[in-house]
Order: sequence, then structure tokens, then C-alpha cells
Amino acid sequence: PDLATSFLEQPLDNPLMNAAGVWCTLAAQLDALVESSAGALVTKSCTLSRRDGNAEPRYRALPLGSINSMGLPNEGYAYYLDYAACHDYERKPLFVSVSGLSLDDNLTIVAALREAVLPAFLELNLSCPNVEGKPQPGYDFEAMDQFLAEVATAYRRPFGVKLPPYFDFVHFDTAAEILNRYDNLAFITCINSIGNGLVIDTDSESTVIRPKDGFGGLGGDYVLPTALANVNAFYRRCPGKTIIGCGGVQTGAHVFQHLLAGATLVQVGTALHEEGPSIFDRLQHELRELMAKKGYSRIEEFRGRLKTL
Ligand code: RRO
Repeated sequence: PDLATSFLEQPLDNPLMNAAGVWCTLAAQLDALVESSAGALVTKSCTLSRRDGNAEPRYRALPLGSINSMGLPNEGYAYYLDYAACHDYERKPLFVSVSGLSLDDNLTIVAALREAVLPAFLELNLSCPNVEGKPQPGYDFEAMDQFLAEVATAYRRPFGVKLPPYFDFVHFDTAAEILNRYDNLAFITCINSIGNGLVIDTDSESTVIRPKDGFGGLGGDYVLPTALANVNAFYRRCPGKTIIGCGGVQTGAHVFQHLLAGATLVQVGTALHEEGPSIFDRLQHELRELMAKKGYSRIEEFRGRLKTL
């Protein structure tokens, strides 16, 4: 089977990439993703200025996934724009994730990205759950609409958003209706971590990460069904837009499920953090084996073709 696909008219070897935040804060990590078999890569969500992020320990691997409260540690947007300026776009697409701490910060960063005139894709993060005092814009539909109105106008080029998970059909409907107002909002990445979970260690009777009294974003097995629901909900509601799946991908079968639900690209977070960039070889091998067993030779034969009962 052939895993080749395309994203907004750009050809890719395969639909896999990292989830923003994982293996992408420093140039050496990004270089490792370029060297890996990932079909594309995205940089760590950036802010106007460099940030150390929250106190450690701030990430914990768990039997069923992970919890994190990194707090947006990043080198500042100029660092990622420099990286994007040197990237070889013939080799694979590069996404730049932007998560300014205010609308004004986002507009400054987005203007700089536009003026750099690079073929990078902007993924606007509306869903960081871990900065105290900064609620997720994706959970405040009025704020989300205002962010999008201003960014869509300022950026002009096609861009995408990274959404938090939603859990009610009213929220799927309302969010989709807002996103559909913006023609140059070309892609939607579902989902960010499930925010503000609390993991407790029985032996020590304690939380397992330091920031925010132990509250943090969940990834991994905990989130796969929620991720698939959000991918499929937005795939159904936003027919003009491309969906990127993110959440709970650890095997080729999980990639296949995201594609069936309607994803065009599939991001890997927790499992990449645990296994490293060689995971992209394993996932492609497993996806190819599964497709061969099912008699599929290309992704387009089954993408979005989820059956219902
Ligand atoms: O840095 C983080 O704490 C973080 C971010 Br910006 C995000 O979007 N999602 C997440 O789980 N962690």
C-alpha cells in the first residue's frame, strides 16, 4: 500500500506528523523530525517572548497515557520563524504553531509570519490548558470568534486552528458554525489534550505533577475516543475544511481510525514523547500491514468512510 497523500495541495509521503509540543521545542529536535519518516512536522506553540514554562515535574507518563502542565515553554516566535526560514519545504511540509498570550500577541506573531512569506502552515493554538489566568479561547466562543475574525483578516493566507475537545453536540454545532464563517480557515486540528485532569498516586497520596496543584492536560489512551469524536464531528460539519487528527495514536490501527473518521493528517503526541521519532517507521509499517490485510492500496479509498450502525 501507498501512504502518500496531500494536504492543501502539498504532497506528503505519508499522513503522520508530531503533535505540537512534542519533540519540537529546539532546532535539534525539529531536525530529528525532519530526518525521521514523519510526513510533516510542527513547531512548539510559540509566544512573543521566550518562556521557561511551569515548574517541574510538569509531565508524567502513565500506564494509559500522560498528564502535562508544561506551561508553554518555548524559545519565542522569532526562533521558530528563523527555523521556518531555513526549512527545506521540498522535503516535507512544516507547520508553525502559534499560541500568543493575548489577541495582540497573536496578531504580532501572525503578521511576522505573513511578512516572512514562507510556505509554512500556521496552526493557531486556541486550546492551551496550562497557563494560569489564561483560559482556553476555544472554550469561550465569543473570544474564539473575535480571535478568528482578527487573525483571518490579518493573515489573509490559509491557516488552521488547534481546538480543545468538545463533549456536547451543542458545542460541536456552535464551534463549527463559527469556524465556517472564515474562508481562509483551511484546516482544523482536533484535539488538544483533555484539559485539567487530575492524576493521583495511591502510594504517596499525592498528585504527580507540580504546577496547578497537579491539574494538567491528558493525552494517550485516555483521549482516543474523544479525539475520534471531535475529528468526525468537525469532518461532518465543516465539509470545506481539512481535518487533522490528534489524540491517542499509538498504533497503525489508531492512525487508521483517525483517517476513517475523516482526518487527512494524523499527529502523534504522548506516544512520540515515549518512543521517539522512530515511532513514525513503526506506525507506517503497522498502517501498511492493516491496509494490505483489508485490501486497500491508498488512503483515499477509506478516508472519511466511517460506517455507522
Ligand atoms: O505547553 C503546554 O503546557 C501545553 C500546550 Br501550549 C498545549 O496546547 N497543550 C498542552 O497539553 N500543553
